[in-house]
Amino acid sequence: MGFLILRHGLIPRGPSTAACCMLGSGPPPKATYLSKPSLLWLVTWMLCMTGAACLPHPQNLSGSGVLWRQGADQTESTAKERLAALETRYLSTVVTSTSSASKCNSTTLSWRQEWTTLSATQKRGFINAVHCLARLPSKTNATVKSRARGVVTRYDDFVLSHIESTPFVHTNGFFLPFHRHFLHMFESELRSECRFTGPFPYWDWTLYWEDPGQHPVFDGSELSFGGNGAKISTLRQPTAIGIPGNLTVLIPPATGGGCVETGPFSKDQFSVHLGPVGYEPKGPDNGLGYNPRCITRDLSPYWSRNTSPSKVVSLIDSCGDDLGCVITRMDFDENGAPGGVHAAGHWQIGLTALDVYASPADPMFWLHHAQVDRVWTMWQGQDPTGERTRMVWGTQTAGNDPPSGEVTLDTLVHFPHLGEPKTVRELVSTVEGEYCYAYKATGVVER
Ligand SMILES: [Cu+2]
Repeated sequence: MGFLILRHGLIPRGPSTAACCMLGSGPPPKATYLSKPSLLWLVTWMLCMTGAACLPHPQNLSGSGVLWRQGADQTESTAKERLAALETRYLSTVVTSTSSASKCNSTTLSWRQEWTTLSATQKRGFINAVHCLARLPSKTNATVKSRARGVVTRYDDFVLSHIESTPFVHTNGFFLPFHRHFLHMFESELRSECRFTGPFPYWDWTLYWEDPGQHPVFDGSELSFGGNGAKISTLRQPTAIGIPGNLTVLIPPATGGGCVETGPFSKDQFSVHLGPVGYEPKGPDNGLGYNPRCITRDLSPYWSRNTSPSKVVSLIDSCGDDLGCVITRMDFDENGAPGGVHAAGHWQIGLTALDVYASPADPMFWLHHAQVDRVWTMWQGQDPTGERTRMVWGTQTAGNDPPSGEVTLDTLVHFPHLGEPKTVRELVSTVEGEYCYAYKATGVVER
């Protein structure tokens, strides 16, 4: 197995990696190896054998690394073509569905765009608006704040809402609609309180699936979301994160590990107040206390492999009309192991973003979840009849633990401290009701 899973606190499964990785990892592999997974795994395997360093072994690396590499290249370039076709079909469905007499039509539709296609002014506008929200005072009421003293700013209100919602909105029937509206509320706040006027950005993880650090959103410039965390060279333990379904996944150390030190969200410019909640050591008051600190990141070319073009194509194509499959594949790979595209998006950013509860504390959360929403929308858009848009699946607790009722179109979704509950029906289409947006294709550059 490529990673370690503890179920209900039992012994990790997985043979040699278990013993090895539990000892901790040495310095992450040199960047020169990162775009060459076969070499990376060979080198880390050798280091692992000597006890110097260990990363999980890729599940599909067998026999010759070179052959695997060539096969992977071919698979991914074919998948990119298929992805483009899926995107085209989705866009034609959106255009058709908005050309009717509804208030959402081709002139009112707002387009969300991949980060790299934004102009410098648009990038600056979004970054400044996020900073603005992180300067505005919280609107959470005083009683709540007396038990959640980490809530100081308007930005923190969103982090708190996510923390309190987490047990009900992951790996279940609320996962996609909750996060769609959560982003919509965040976007609305940026526009109404912080004079944000540009397109809402998404981060297409498939673009740099071999090495997420190559994506310009992480280049550390003033027009990025900040760089990787500072490289920690001393031995580090894997981070044991709790995920829905009573599972613990050990996320091995990767290429950074320290504070974000470059760009607009560096330790001098942006501060996290709440958490950690989803891993140890928790922040004060179970992560609700005031715990000011930097954003930490640990970009991981291991997990980014799980967000390659072929993973997205496989999710959309192989799930067919099965929404349950789509939701499951968001968090579990094709073999049922933790690390679907949603999970792997968080895990390839690391460490602040690993916290299932408090992950919105890293502003990359918004760009990542816009891409998750985009994948859902693209899946919906493969069906011009609109039936996929009316589908619901799953129960009301994360991983159905504890067991709960089925979600229907009339079930209410709650957004603690942020706004009124909504029915699932109000949240399933991006071009109806409160919503009127679509995702512009990756690679369409705005001038
Ligand atoms: Cu979430």
